[in-house]
Amino acid sequence: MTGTNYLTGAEAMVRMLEAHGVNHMFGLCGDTTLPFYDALARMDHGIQHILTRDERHAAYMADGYARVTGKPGVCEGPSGGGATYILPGVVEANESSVPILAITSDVATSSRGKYPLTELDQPALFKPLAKWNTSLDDATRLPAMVRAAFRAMTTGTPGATHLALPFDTQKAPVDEAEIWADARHRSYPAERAGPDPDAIEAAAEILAGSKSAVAVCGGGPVLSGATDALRRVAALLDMPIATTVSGQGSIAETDTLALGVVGSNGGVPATRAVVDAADVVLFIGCRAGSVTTERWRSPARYATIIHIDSDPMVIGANYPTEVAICADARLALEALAQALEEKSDLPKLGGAAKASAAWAAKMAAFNSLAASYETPIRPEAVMASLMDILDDDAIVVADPGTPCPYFSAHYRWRKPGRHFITNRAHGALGYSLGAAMGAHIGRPSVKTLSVMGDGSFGFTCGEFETMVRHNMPITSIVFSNSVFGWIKAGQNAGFGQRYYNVDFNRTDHAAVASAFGVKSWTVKDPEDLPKVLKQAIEHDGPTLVDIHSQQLHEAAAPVSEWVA
Ligand SMILES: Cc1ncc(C[n+]2csc(CCOP(=O)(O)OP(=O)(O)O)c2C)c(N)n1
Repeated sequence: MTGTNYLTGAEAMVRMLEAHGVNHMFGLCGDTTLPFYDALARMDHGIQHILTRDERHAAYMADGYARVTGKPGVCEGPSGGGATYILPGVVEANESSVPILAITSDVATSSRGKYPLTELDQPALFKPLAKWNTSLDDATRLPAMVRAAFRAMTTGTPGATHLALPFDTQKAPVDEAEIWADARHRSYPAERAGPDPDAIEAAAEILAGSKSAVAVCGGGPVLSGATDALRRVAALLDMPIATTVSGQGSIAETDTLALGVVGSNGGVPATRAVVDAADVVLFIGCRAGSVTTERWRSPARYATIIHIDSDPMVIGANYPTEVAICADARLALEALAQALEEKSDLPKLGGAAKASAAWAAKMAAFNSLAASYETPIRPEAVMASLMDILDDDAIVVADPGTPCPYFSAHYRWRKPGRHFITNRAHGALGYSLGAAMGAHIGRPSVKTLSVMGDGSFGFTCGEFETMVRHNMPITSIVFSNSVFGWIKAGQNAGFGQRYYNVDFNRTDHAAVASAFGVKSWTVKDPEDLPKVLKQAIEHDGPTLVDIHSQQLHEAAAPVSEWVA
């Protein structure tokens, strides 16, 4: 075997990540990870490893990073408990079509079944929840399996992958000649699939005959960078463009054709009416799930559905679908624009007028509440202050609870692209802080905010240490209302106000964050809000503003089940 150079499996993993253009990795150490960490320590590579305090947040950071960079995010954690803790972030990313790779170190293959500490069938754990997943039992196959993970993450509908890295594999020899990467898989979406021309022609035909078509965009257009193509299609028809919560950024919300968010979380009667009245609905990169469609009631059954999605299983899952366009959103919309341009007598669907009327109705209700000096502070007042202070490039990462519906309904994004991130696949509390940190690492030149309820704060606050250690100038905002407010609002609206085990004590979040070294403020008086938020946002380091805010069941939250 003269002439062959060998690396250890741990070294090969470092080189394979490097070859795939990985610059950042988020994770937490463990006994079974020691050879991998030692390789990272010894070798010369361009990867910054960010030590987190909880594997969930390592995965959320990889997720936020991937969403803003267009590159796969990488996280890692140790066997057993580390693997179970990293799982929530893998699930969220996978279901949100965000490519992250989770590497979990594992006990040696030779000690399997002998009750070694932390033993867990890690590939079985991830199997139903990741897009692709394997255990690197054979070191000689390690480079090929890392390539497969990147290929799986970045092609088709992007998703999350998992590699278990056994302890003995980390020490076993790998032929250096096997270390290479396919440059296409360093970013996503890779190897875009084009649309069937017949389906494009059929869609163009239907749209050309429509009187009240509307587009409903999910996360697909932002993932595929389809903004310009979408605008082109909509402008040809003067067609209104609605988005789901995850679809925000498909179009600037100040665009004349942008209707805003539809669905039960952030949609309002004025936006819903446009979808209800549509004769044709063009779903783009959208699962037409329960929230977007108000439990499959809007659009109405009689609407003619055209559905563009990279995943054939999504198309037609919920609505009888006239035209299925299984393709990358950008390529499909470019082809659709071209097909429409070739037609004469395209209808004008009144999109700009509908969008402007919907925003006017939505903002009329909002503006008076936003100007209110009531205490506890109304969420609308926080939204209005943030819209005044933040520049157009800022990134907001929002948790479930108060933040999501208010940002979805009322924050008006002035630029298309990825500026708003929220975890709409599973909506686990405590996502935003980690995802904001990943987003900041991925796009350090812009201001990043993490906005959470006090429930989420309890899930995530340990990670302020990481934020301070890396001096990330992120501003965290806590809606402090001493309650799992979303659930209490459900008890209020649908369960006879029988409030059961949803209230908890008030925490001094500013004091907790200060103890971690975060510069913090508490705001109880709405008059102080603009000044404090501005100071916090402009500060060149981690900051937190704890806002004593209205409980959701007493608020005018744009959540349709409660309004009814
Ligand atoms: C991990 C997890 N557990 C439970 C839930 C269910 N849940 C959805 S919203 C919510 C309440 C959120 O409370 P908080 O963060 O305080 O925000 P608020 O609703 O009061 O604004 C809960 C418990 C969840 N989304 N995630």
